[in-house]
Amino acid sequence: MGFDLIGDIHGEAPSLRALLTKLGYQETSCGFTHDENRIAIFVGDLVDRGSWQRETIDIVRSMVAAGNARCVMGNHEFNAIAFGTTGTNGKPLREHSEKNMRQHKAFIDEFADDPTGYAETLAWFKTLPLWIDLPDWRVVHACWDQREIDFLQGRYSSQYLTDELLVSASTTGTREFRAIETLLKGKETPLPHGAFYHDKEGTRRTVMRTRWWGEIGTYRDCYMGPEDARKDIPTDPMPAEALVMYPESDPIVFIGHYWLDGPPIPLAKNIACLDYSVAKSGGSLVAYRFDGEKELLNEKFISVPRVENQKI
Ligand SMILES: [Mn+2]
Repeated sequence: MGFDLIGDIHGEAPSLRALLTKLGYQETSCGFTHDENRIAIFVGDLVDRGSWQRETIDIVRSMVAAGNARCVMGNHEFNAIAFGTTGTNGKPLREHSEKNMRQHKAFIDEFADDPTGYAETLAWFKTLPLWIDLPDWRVVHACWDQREIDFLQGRYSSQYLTDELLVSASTTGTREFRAIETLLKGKETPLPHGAFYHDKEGTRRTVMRTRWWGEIGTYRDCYMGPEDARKDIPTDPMPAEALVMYPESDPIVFIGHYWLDGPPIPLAKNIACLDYSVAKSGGSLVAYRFDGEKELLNEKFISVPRVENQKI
C-alpha cells in the first residue's frame, strides 16, 4: 500500500480534481478511489482564499469517510473553528474584527443558506488530527517540534483539538497558544536591534519566520519569507536557544504551509513541503508519491499547474 501526500488546496477544487486524476484516482459513488488501494494524505489548509472551499471539503471528506484518505489540520481550519466558536464569555474565540471578517468571508459565504452545514463542517474540522506520527514518517501542517508535540500529548493525551485545548490555544500567551502556533504556523523569531522588513502585503514586520532544519546560521540564513526581503534581515548569528533544528536522523516529515514556488524539491533529506501556492496565479498543486523509501526522492513529487478557470 502506498500513500500520496497532498499539499495545501486553499479551496482550489478544480486543481485538486486534476491532481487526483493525474495520481490515478477515479471518481466513484463513494468519492475518489485508487485501484491499487493507495491512500491520500492531506497536509491541511483545505480552505481560505479559493472559490471552491466547500467542494474541496466535500471531496476530501468523502475520501476520509470511505477510508481512502486522512487529513491533518491546517492553520486555516483551526482559525475557522475558533472564528465560529463562542467562548464562555459570550465572545468568539477568534475575534470578529474587520480583518478577520474579510479573511473568513469566502468560507462563510459558501454556507450562507445552510447554518447546519456550516456547524457540521466545523465539527468535522475538529475531527482532524493535529499531527500523524508513524514509525517511519510523520505529517504536520507547518513544523514538527517534538517538544511541543510531547507537551500537547502529555497534557491532553490526544493528538486532536479538544474543546479545552481549543480555548487555551485561542488565548494569547498560553503554553497551548505557542504549541499550536508552532505546529500549524511554524516558528517565528524577533529580529535583533530594531531590524524589520516588509512582507508580501507591504506590512512592516519585526518578527521573521524561520526554517527549522539544517544548520543554525545567521538570522538571514534562517529566514523564511519573500526572497526580496532577505537583504533586510541582519547577518548576526541566531542564538542557538532560539531554534531546535529537526534532526537528520528523524523520520521523514511531510508539511505544507510555506507558499513555496519553483520546482518542488525536498527542504532537507527528510522534510518535504508540498505547498506550492496553488491559490496564486502561476502556482501548482503538489503531491509526493510515497512508498516507504527512507530518503526523499526529487522524482516522486508530482504536480499540476493551478487550474485557472474562474467560478461563474
Ligand atoms: Mn497554512
